[in-house]
Amino acid sequence: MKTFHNPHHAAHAGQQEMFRGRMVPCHEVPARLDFVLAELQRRPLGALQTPEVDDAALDAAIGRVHSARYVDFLRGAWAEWVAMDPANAERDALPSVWPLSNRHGFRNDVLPANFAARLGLFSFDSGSPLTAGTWAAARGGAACALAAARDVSAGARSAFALSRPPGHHAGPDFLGGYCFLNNAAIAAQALRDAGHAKVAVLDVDYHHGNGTQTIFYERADVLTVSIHGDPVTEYPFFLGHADERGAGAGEGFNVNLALPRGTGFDTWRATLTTALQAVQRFGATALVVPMGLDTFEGDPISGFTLKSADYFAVGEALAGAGLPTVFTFEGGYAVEAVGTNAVNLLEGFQRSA
Ligand code: OKP
Ligand code: ZN
Repeated sequence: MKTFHNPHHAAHAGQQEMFRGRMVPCHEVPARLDFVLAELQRRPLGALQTPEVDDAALDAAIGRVHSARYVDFLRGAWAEWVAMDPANAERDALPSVWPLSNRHGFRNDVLPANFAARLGLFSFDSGSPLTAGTWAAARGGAACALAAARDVSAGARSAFALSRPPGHHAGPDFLGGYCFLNNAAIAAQALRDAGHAKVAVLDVDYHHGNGTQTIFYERADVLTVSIHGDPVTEYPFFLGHADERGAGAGEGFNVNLALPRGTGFDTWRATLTTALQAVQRFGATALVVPMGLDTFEGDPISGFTLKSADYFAVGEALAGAGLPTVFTFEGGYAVEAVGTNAVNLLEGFQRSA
């Protein structure tokens, strides 16, 4: 399989995130992607290349899953942050005031002129620093997702969009969970637009893919399935429960498989079988796998106990679906192991595909 890697990823390098009342170093760091690239050089799976997509096509693909007002905000955010105070050039932008939802009586239909307020309007946590290079990096990641989807729709069995920041928490008009543009959703939509009638997204990151779920929640043409830590105890807390099954035309086309913190590979693998059965029943013609490696036993912010060797079996099981498959790179914060774990999964897939 080809890997499309994001040459702009390191432009996004947050300094700190808010954690339990203090600022701590970011978990989502540029070295994560460098470890995967290095491992792909040691154990090649196919061509390693940067994406070649023209600006207009990329903007269109992003606009298929994100709102215009959100994309406009993201594109201009850093300049506005610095315009608030020139000293901000040295600091990451983080929100500190949120409208919550209409349920609380707050409005989200009036765009505040104040940038700090607008940052809160478009964010759902204080752990996702926006930096000078965030837009360039996120856009470069979307280009990888689009290039991978095109490669697969042109007949490749699989392709890997190796990019950061990750994407699966980003929704139609919000950022959060280290995510800004939803690469997996962009790939899924691009596959639909290239003629795939039914696309399934099978999210194997430790955290529920709330952004992807929300983007496709009312649609019957994209099935979203996620295996993740139970949101009763795990981030993102406010979505990812089993009773969220889709709405309207999308009723029955969202599947959440939540597992308790501490779950090991036997149970996780059985749950993957359940997830793959849902993909099969749906009749998907293409698959997108938001690939988080934070299910690893050594992950510092997660709670499953998969071992490095288990990822070969995960890849093999995913190949068993027999579908053209796009992988996007999501979580995985045991930085030194993330390259091994990612390439184990992809090698397992490729070996049995
Ligand atoms: C992203 B992905 C908030 C910190 C909470 C966020 C975890 C995001 C995981 N201050 N941590 O799904 O791997
Ligand atoms: Zn995660």
